[in-house]
Amino acid sequence: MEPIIFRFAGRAWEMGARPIIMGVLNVTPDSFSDGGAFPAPEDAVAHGLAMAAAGAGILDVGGESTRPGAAVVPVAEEIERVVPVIRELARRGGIPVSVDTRKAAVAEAALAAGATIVNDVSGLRFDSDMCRILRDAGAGCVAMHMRGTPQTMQGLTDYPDVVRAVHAFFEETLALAARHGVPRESVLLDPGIGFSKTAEQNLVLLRRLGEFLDLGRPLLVGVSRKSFIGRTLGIERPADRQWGTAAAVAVAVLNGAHVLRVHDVAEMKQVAEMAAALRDAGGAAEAPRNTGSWAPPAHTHASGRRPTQTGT
Ligand code: HH2
Repeated sequence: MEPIIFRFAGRAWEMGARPIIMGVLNVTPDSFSDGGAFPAPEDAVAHGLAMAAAGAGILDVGGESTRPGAAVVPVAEEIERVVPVIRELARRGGIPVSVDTRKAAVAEAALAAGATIVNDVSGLRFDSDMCRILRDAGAGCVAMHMRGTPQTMQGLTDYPDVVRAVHAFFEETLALAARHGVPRESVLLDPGIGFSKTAEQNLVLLRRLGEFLDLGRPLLVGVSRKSFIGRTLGIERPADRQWGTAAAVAVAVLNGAHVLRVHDVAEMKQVAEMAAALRDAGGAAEAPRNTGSWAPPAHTHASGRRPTQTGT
């Protein structure tokens, strides 16, 4: 199969054979798993650097929790939370930094501080200025599926077929981006595990993830420690959901995920790379259609080899 290119900030990554790990870094008091874990910017930076050293390919910095019912954070406060951390990680981390925000003003400040990717859980729909900011900066983006807002989403789970609904949303997202001059090649798509979905719908999305590959865009999946795992296994504490996370990461990779957004970088990197090796065993003739030749991003992966980057 053709390799899929992800273009952002003058880079071109060929996505395919080797999964990329996006490390989660929430500088919030109330995130469902790591809320309040990094009270000072230095603590957050140290954790980001540790995730980079553990093999993350992208660091995702968020200043507003998106868990169900989370409080809305004013723009100025969100900027104050994320910018100092992003500035340091962009300077010292050696890997791209993304900002997890729905707000164009926060995205703009984060991009000015050195972020090169915007992770928008609203699929570019919450803020009508978002596409312009992305286009003007030449940034990459993650466009995630959800319905409503974190405050309303859990009541919006009525789908005739959740996979077809998310597929249609992705098509609309790519059209919206194109209308605003954001290149298709700069968009990663994410089905939004845990956002306006029941536990069962999350399982279905992971099992049928391959149905999104016809869109020709890399898929990002965020399952880490989420409540559908807790519900399936009967585990209350997010930090105790690592094994369930590992199973979900493995299935996501087998079914075509290119980027895995996780809290436990070193562990899930092993899981993802093993799943990719199992997926691709036997060569191209037997591999599913998402496996193309791949030149990894500029970070060291589990083998210790420092890969070269392609493109400009
Ligand atoms: N999940 C969360 C936040 N941002 N972004 C993308 N693209 N995909 C996801 O699945 C996703 C996301 C929720 O997880 P977390 O950041 O750990 O918690 P919180 O939103 O409470 O800060």
